[in-house]
Amino acid sequence: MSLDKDISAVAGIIHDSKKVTIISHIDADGITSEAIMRQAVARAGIEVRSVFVRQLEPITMKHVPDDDSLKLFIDLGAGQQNLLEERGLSDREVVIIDHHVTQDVDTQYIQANGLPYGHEKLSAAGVGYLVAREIDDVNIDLAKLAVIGNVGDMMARENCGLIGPARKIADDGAEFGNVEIVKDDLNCYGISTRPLHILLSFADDPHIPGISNRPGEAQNMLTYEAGIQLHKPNGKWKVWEDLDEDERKSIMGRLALKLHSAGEPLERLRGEHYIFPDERKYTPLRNASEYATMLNACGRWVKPYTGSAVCCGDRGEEYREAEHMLRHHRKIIREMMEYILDKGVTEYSNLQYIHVGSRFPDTIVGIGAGMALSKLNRRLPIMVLCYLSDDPELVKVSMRTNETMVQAGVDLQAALLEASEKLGGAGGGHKIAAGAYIPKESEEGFAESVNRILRQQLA
Ligand SMILES: [Mn+2]
Repeated sequence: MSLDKDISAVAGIIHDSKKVTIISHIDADGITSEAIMRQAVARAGIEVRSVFVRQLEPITMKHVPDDDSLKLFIDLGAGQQNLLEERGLSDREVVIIDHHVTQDVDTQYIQANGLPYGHEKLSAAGVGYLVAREIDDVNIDLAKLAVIGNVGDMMARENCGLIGPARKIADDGAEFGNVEIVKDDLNCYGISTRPLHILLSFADDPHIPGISNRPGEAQNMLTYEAGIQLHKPNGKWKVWEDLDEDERKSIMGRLALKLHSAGEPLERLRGEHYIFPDERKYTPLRNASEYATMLNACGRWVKPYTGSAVCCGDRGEEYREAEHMLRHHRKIIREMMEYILDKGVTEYSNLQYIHVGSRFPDTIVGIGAGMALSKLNRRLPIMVLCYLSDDPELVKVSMRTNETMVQAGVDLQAALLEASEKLGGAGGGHKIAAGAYIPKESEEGFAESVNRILRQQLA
């Protein structure tokens, strides 16, 4: 078998069905996945409806309708095929499009997934787009959504840009004309909306000595050293996208010098951006990573359908709602970050941790942890524990670190998996960001046990 064959098998089944139910996940990858598939299926003249779930687990299986539609699981399903089996779904009623580790079950569900073929940097939206393109070439316009899904699922992070099939999808978008690939640009977040000094002060991959977390210093460097005018003639702040090639080079050269003098590596300074020329300038829709944040905000605050409507072109009421979600999301994350910084973390030899109790919704704790880490000791991965509003027996654990520590040997997924498994909990994620659920009675001592594992990783 090959990924191409799996993709055409899935596309064939969808094409031959009369009715499709899409079951997808509520993050940026899940929302773009759903928007890609819903449009592709509808364009093929097939009746379609969608369901979003936070996770596919026994309790959320009730949202999967008991009818004669084809169940299209996307961005989930591969690792939960036992639930589909338990539900009595046959291999003719199901297709799976995913990028998570697949589970071995008796029923041979048809699946398209890049992972078994070694494509680790291809998210569900990416595979979904390939299926959509196989259904009909007109779906090439949906490559843009796949780029957002891939970027939203951190597929561009490690290599400072998309690679392999995911990069080819970006090329499709460029060919169609709604994606512009900007190579060798500054690897940073917020190129379409953040004032320049704020953009630079938020830089944390790489962390730039003297500039990161120092908006005042960043402003001085831009104005007095690089000679950049920070405002536009209309008085508004310029953003990175407003700068011409020479201005960008001048700033990046100065940042490279700061890294170099501090003995830091330069390779993560440059990265690739994916801009959407069909979207309005100065909005979060203008580039892949900011667009993904907006969708994540919708998902985390339980408005995945709003995010999906935006993906399908709504720029009216749903878009205003999405903007509201994004503002709210940022505000709560900022509050959480301030709480962590005010309260202070407990430092161990190989991690720092804090318990935030029930103060913040568990859906944003991981993001808040990542933001706080950029202002704390960057050599110690951060762990945040919190309680769940819907399950008093469990504690959610979120961990974040940075690329430097991953290169030094830190693997948060492995650490959390090992530490939570022996407690009967469950953990997963990536080297750089991972989460786990553990029983409440085991929360004491958990940070110490993860600390020991991290120490071994670095030994
Ligand atoms: Mn995904």
